[in-house]
Amino acid sequence: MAEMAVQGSARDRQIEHAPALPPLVGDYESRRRTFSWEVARSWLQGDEAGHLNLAHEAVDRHASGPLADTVAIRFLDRAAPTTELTYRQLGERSDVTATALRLLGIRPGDGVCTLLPRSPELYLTVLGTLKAGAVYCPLFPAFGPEPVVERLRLGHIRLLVTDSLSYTRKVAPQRASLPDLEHVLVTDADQSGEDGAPEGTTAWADALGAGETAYDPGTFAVAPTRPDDPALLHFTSGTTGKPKGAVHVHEAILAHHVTAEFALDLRPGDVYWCTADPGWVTGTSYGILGPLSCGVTIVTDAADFDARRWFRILQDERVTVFYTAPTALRMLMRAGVGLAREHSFPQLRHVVSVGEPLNPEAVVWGLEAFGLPVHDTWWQTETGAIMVSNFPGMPVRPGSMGRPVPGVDVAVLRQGADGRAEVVDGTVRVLGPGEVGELALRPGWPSMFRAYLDDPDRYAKAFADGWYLSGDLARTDADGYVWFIGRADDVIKSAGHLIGPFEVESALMEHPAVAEVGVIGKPDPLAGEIVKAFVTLKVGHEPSPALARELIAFGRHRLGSVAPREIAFDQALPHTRSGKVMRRLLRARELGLPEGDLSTVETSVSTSASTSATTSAS
Ligand code: 6R9
Repeated sequence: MAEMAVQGSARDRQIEHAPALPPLVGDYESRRRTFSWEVARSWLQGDEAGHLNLAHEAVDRHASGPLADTVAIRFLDRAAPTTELTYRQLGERSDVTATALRLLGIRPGDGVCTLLPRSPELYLTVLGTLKAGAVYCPLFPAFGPEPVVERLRLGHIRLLVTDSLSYTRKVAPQRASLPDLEHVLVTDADQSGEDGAPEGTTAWADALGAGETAYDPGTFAVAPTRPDDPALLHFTSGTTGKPKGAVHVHEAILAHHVTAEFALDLRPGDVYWCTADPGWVTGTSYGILGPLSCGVTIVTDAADFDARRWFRILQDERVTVFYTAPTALRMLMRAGVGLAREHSFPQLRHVVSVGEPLNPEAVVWGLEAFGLPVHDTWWQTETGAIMVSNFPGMPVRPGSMGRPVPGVDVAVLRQGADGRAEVVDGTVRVLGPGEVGELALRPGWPSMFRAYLDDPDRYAKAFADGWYLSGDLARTDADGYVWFIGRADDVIKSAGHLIGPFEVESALMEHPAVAEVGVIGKPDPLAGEIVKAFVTLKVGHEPSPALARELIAFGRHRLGSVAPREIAFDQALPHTRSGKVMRRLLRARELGLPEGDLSTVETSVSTSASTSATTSAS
């Protein structure tokens, strides 16, 4: 725990230097007093029989009526002209997509994945899948073949929408190991069959064409889903074992909507840009569902990060609310405040951050670059929606994540020896202001995850004494602001993306020279953390910069963007007595921190014998 304590006090020091910032607009206190989820439910439309469909709630309410001809999504793409869909068009096109999926045999409860860049096909698949009553599961397009195939398999996915290249490179070689995967639609072929879609796939255009022919707006019906039926499956990473499939239900839309309104201040007339990829939870909850439910115009860009392009989008699209991540803000900062000042953003009301610790410098930089303080939000894949936020309407405390969302109870629980909340006779201890412990939430909001797919034990372990345990360490202050300290486990956050060390270690273990691997997050000024792997070689293999480079390439080929960026050879990795590599100790050594309690280290290997052959990817 020593490393966490040191990180925490480093943050505190920064915070003392940060100036006070002016309040935003609104009234948190009265919202918190008057809000209840029961009352908020009146926003939901549903039907008399109690059915509720997430996509219907998000889109169809605006597809007729005053916002019907408002642009719902504008698709920017460096390589193609901008296209857009109004709410009316989005409502109808997602009906057609649902019809196409039904024609292919997709039934309520079936899993549907996308492996796509930010394109109209992605957004239509999300909404069409939900309207068909099937379960939507996003895949991050920068994943390599292993994470893709693993998630398709674990999710029992029946239909995948992707492009020919991703299919041929990442899925086709292992298609035989995916018996549930019946259909693959490819978006870049205009016809199936010869010279069209790759073998084993169908052209999206053909499937949608069939949907179009069969679609009758007079008789089309959205699937009669129940509020508690599964709607979304989001894979997230834990410290051990396989990725965890967090299951969210249709009524989650109520939390997406309420938090998009409270924390992001979204309303009709807003032009909103969320830079998170829909492959991650932020990109669906707040890149698609929450904002659509608020009737805003979403701007989405298929291109990768480019500071000048981003400032230009903020300016030219007249973005009013910008939701992004600290890594992106640091990359904008690096381009210099001068570049920001070449542009003007008179429409911009809020710059909001999520996913990793927001350094007070970035908050202050926001003031210089945008004339606005960046305000932070905290939540997780499991919570489905923002849980803690610096709300418009209360003073931003730079360095703090803010205060609980109305309707959400937050507590800090006393830690045990393993850093997680201590449970004694089934009870936990709630700590007072200033004390560091595990951040916990009292379940009861609609976007709470309802299961880890096929893993009830892991789900049960996420709760104690009626609290959901977040795995994060935090403290509160006397006014109830929540301050992030660090993670209580070994999960890595790189550029805002959660990476499970076990998944990375398992992939590297497949290299013939590798005997054992321990993977940690190494602090990085831009990405927050990068993945660093400590590798023990098999007899007959010698550490060398060439082998390190080979391992980095090997990792990247299999894992894609979650691969290690740095390799160090270590013939004596520290182990617990039960034989697990002690990542915490590797990390403490890497950071030059006290090694803490070594009582569980296996004595024969407790002294480091790391060779200095560290190689970084460029
Ligand atoms: C939405 C999302 C969740 C983990 C979370 C924490 C970290 C998120 C943060 C933050 C510091 C913030 N995290 N927001 N850390 N300050 N404002 O990111 O979901 O990918 O599941 O990650 O991200 O460690 O536990 P997910």
